[in-house]
Amino acid sequence: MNTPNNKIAIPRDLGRRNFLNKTAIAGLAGAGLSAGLVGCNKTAGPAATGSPAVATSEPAKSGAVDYSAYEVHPGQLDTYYSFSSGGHSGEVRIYGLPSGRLFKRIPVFNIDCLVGWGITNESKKIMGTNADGSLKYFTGDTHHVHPSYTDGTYNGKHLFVNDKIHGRIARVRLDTMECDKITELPNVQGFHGIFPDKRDPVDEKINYTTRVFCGNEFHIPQPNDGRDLNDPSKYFCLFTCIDAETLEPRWQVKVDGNMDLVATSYDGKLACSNQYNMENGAHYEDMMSIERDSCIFFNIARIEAAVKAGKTFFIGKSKVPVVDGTKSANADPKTALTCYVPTPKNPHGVNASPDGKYYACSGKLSPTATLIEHALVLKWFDGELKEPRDTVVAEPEIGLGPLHTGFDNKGNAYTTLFLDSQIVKWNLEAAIKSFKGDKAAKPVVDRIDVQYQPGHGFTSMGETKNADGKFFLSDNKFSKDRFLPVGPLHPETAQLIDISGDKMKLVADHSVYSEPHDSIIIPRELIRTRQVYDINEFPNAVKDAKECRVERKGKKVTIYLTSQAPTFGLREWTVKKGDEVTIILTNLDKVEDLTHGFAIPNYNINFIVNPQETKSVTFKADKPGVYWCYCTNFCHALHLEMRSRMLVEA
Ligand code: K7E
Ligand code: CUA
Ligand code: CA
Repeated sequence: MNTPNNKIAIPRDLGRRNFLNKTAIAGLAGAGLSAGLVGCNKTAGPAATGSPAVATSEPAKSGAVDYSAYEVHPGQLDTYYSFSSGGHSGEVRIYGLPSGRLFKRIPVFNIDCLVGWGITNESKKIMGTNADGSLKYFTGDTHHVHPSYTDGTYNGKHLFVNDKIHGRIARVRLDTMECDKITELPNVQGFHGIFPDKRDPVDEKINYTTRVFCGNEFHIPQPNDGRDLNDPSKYFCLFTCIDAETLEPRWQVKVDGNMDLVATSYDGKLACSNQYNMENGAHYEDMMSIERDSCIFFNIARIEAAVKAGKTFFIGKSKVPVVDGTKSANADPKTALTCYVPTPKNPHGVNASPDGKYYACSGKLSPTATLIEHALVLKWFDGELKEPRDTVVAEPEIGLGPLHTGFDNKGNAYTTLFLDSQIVKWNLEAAIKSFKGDKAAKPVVDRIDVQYQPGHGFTSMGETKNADGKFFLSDNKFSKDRFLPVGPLHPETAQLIDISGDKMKLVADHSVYSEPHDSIIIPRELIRTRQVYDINEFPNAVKDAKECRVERKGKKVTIYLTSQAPTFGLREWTVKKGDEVTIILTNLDKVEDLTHGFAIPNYNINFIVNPQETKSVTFKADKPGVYWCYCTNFCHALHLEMRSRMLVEA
């Protein structure tokens, strides 16, 4: 931190924060939040123009924080993994914490030419192809990553991630940290929130994740085939339940409003989602016209009973059963599938507390967080509460633009305040007392500025029953003057905050490539990875260098190939112009970290094979000539010599 260069402290430009606050209030009045954000760039302080000689706008607070206590020295390992969504890059990323080191980018919905994702036959099959074998989509927008659970904590098996653009869910294996399945949700546009269940609502023995719940943000005419194009009163959204093993949709619920984030209960009985468009508006001013939207709760056991009883309908060509979860169809609590708890205003984010007792739903356009008690929602479903609103046990004023909440292990919540550019720490019990009228109870216990405009914030293990109260990471939407300028697209900041004491301490700024939304922080002990594949997992493996050969069936040619440093199993092979060529490559090396690559010039092919892994590519040999197929991944002193010739006869 304290290099001679960045010791020059210039006065902090608070213009941006002040400006955002003013426009935010205007935004609440309908003048527009987005206009405020565009405008704020014009008010950027001198540091934003980026003279590297003036390295910081934050006065060095030496003495306040011992930053060295959070360093990970050369040769040392991080204590936590952080799995992070990659936003509109379509990928998932793995960081180490507290260092902020980027370990790996896992391609999911995007093409990655280093690993060959979207290029090999195997990855194309997972991503989904058109009839001609081309990729159906090569864009994605990942917002939320959540791992599978056993007994209320992470079991290290899977990670689930959404694609908001094309309504897809993907699964990443946590042993290989690669995507193994992708499913497109039927009749869903804007698949936003995602959360695995933590146990079965009925079967006590199933104390692990078997379902994944998916919120649906954009309401559309159903089916979306050209009917009712401009009649928003006919649009609706679907809440989808996915089988965690097969990743197939099990059922869907028709709802009022637009769902954002999803949370699940620790007892498996409920899932919930915040909804910001109970107005069902198609234009943005319509979506802000009422004071309260809602947090919708789903009674999982009742929904599954209704599906079993056939109280379902189907939409378009989809075979997934749909039940009616609209307000009007669920007026009687004792049979209701859903409960709409009124919450102010255009809420964003809902998070379950680690003790399983509460859900915190942020107000976004209201400066409040709404705390809903789990046991009271169950009571409402039993017909013992009059109004859904009676489930609300606190609604503290916490600041402007509250979005997402993380929890520690001491009964405190940490909520990101987008407009205030702060993290606010508030105490759940104090908030409940204050809501009951106790004037002495002060819910807000601490605030800290972040740089700037946080979206998600999350605590170490805070989405499990084992919240450890050590770290909070703030994934901010703007970094402006915090890093060396790199052109118009700035990196984002992920700021690490120590929450172990009474006062929050900002301990590190990490730069992140746009745009992480959500992440989770897991102790390294919970992750067990594999470094070498099992060759038998690949049905098409070429298990011995002696099996390398060329097989021709008409115009279809298959090249069976192995790699073993520093050679491929064939020095050359010959095909004819117009052949459909499939190359199957098995890496016979068993040594950890001995990955080979395979690229063919002018054929747009580039991928890697990890130790004992098999991958394949299929292409048309449409260009006669000599092509040196070479190893792209540095593997050996003779890595550069590791190449074979493909001869394409005219
Ligand atoms: Cu708030 Cu998509 Cu989680 Cu982004 S959503 S920040
Ligand atoms: Cu094999 Cu480089
Ligand atoms: Ca609204």
